[in-house]
Amino acid sequence: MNREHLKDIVEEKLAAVEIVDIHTHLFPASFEGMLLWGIDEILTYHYLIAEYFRYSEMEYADFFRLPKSEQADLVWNTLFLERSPVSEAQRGVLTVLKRLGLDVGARSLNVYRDHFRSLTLEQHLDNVFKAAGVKEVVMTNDPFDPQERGIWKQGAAQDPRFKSSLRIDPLLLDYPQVVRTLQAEGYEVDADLGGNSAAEVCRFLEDWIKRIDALYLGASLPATFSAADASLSWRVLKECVLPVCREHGLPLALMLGVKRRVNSGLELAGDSVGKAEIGVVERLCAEYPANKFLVTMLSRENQHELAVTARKFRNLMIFGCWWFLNNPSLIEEITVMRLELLGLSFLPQHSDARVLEHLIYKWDHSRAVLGRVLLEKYEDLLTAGWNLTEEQIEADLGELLGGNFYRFLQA
Ligand code: FIX
Ligand code: ZN
Repeated sequence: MNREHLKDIVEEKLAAVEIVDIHTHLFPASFEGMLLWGIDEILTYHYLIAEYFRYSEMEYADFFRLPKSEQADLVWNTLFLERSPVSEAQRGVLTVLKRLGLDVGARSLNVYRDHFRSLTLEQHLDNVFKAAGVKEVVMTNDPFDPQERGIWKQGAAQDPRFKSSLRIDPLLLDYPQVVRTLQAEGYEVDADLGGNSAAEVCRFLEDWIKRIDALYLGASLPATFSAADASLSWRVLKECVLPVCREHGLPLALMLGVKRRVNSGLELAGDSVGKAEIGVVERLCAEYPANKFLVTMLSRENQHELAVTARKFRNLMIFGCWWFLNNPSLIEEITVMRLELLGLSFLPQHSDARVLEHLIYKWDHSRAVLGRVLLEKYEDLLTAGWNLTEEQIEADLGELLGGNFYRFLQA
């Protein structure tokens, strides 16, 4: 295969690969009111709200009191009409509009609104999955959210494209608070994790794993999350979460390095980043070799040590360029480094889509970076005299964008 041909093949295979998106905040249409979609949701994504307040003097609370369409008007005027939309989140809106066949040059929010109003959700879902090249997404399913609990208990219709993951942040971060919810659901737990509590927490987790058919358990944890033995968080982890994961062969996904609400007035847009402690990951992987860990870290400063740690532990699968790292320059830097340290044994990206149409821009932009980076690596192989085949390139991409995930689940 020559260099010209190689470029075409990488592009062709990347366009054709069907992606498994291992972390999103999306839901099927049957989850009444939980799936966000449409132009007003796209414009009020918390990434864009943070950017809106770079330019606006408005009181945060006044903004959040407005109906969503008025919030969207403000974001649109400020971030798209009054200046050029060069940030990654701004560019994402343009990619979505363009890929949905709308006239980006028209700059008419009302035309875009009319378009979304004319769609049926079911048809639109099919179109978005197709445009994004996504086969399956993993949801973030929160058993502590009353709305979601109700939906699962009623038994909403399933959509095979939507897989489940059990999100357990409050259990690890605020156990005394969740005790009341657990008690109200019939689990005999006390606030100190005494008596039969650990067994009851395990029962709670197992009931939910079964109810939602979870592919993994997950939590996003603060930069300060430490392995201090005596803490209640660590006890819940050791006595409940890890044994249940082990028992069911499920990975625990740890998303490390968030600083929640550094500016609480901004609500979801007020979360930030801190460098986390890689020692927590090393210790978990070393002390619990029969457990599997899917790990992503939010801080750029953690990326090198995280990739090195994955070289040391086969029960560690690193994934994604999360949130503030989901920018082309950083995805490129991180993906090159991971390829050089780990070969193809990682999951380069997840979308973290909160709004359905995010699937389109997040994957379009990441796919382009991945293509550039891989092409360079394949060119190096040609230079070294290695023979590349179309089949092998297709297989490599399949591993990176889905195969590695399922292989890790089965390991
Ligand atoms: O904790 C998480 O799953 C984060 O991804 C979100 O909470 C965050 O708000 C987000 O949307 C990042 O992309
Ligand atoms: Zn997320």
